[in-house]
Amino acid sequence: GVCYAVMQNSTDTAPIYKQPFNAEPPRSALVSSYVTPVDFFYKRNHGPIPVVDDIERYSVSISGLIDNPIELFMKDIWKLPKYVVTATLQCAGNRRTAMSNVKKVRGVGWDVSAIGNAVWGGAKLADVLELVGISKFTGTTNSGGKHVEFISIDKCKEENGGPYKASIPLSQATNPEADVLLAYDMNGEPLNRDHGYPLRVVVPGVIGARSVKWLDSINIIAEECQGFFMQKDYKMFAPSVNWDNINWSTRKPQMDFPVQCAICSLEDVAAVKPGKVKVSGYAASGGGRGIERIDVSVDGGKTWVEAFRHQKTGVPYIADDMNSDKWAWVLFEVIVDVSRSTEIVAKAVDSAANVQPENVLEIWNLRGILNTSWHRVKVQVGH
Ligand code: MTE
Ligand code: MO
Repeated sequence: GVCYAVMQNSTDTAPIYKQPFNAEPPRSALVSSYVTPVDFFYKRNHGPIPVVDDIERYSVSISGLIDNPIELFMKDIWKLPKYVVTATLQCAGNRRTAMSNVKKVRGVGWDVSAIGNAVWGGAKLADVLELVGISKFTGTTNSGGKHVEFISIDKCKEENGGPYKASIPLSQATNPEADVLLAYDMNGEPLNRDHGYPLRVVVPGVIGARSVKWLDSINIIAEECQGFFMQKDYKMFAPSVNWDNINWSTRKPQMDFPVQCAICSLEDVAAVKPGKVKVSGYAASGGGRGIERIDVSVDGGKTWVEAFRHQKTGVPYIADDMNSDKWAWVLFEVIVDVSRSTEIVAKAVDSAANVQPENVLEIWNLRGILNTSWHRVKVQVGH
């Protein structure tokens, strides 16, 4: 696929593994369609991308704190009812570069495009778990299982050569309304290798790190997954925590992502003519919360105008409406008047009235995650 702005992890000094493949599209590509084409969907990997070439022999085992472990082949998964869920996947590190510019952080540098919206097709995890005797809406199995761990095929240096893994609570996994999928389709086509062929987890409304690609096994466990990416990464710390005083166990693994938005029609520093300027971008919130409002300012945040929101073209978006895609982003646009060089700012409000912080410093954290500060783009007005 076509991918632009390939970048690498600057702190990655692994002697054994080559640098993993990470890429994001130019921001302008994101707002050209509601459903992000696979070629323009960001790619985040922690190890070499595995090749599964024998689809007949590929299987996922389900074991752990259950009575009857099983081995599922693709034909078993294809037999289950197929659900199609439009869901936005966002890396917790989206907009990290802007956080690092204020004060250095560790991690892959991302602009605003480590996010994408896809139509995922697959089996519901809640249906899959019924195959091992776990009913819908179960919080604990008879043998004390409370979490569902996803273990992948790919190996990464952070796990000392072990597989990438993550977990979600059993209550979420067995809740059909949470729409957690074992997905084999992306935008109506079989998943490609970069995105997890032949089978990946999609956990809607949750940071991308929990949507494990190239699924190898599912483990029902009592405590949340003890893997690196759950326990030693992707946690939100206070600005005062640094690499010398960090105590990882004091914080929970990040799950839902907070309300976010970004302007995609303009880059820093955009040269514009005085007059009408179109400002468009995306907004998304985690946990299935809708986007209630998007405010845009052309005077650095003193005055605001509300942007028009949409998902499907021609259909006005209504937050938390039956006809809106609850796990998906909302695109916005507004025409503003710009007469002098300024900063154009956007901020979103979700359906729980959560707002984005004005500045990045108060949410700065050493891993550079969840930069949801007001998105600002400088424009230079030329005559
Ligand atoms: N799954 C595996 N097996 N290995 C990975 O490195 N990266 C995670 C997640 N699932 C990862 C993974 C992270 S951090 C993100 S943001 C998403 O996959 C990215 O998914 P994408 O590459 O399909 O966009
Ligand atoms: Mo990520």
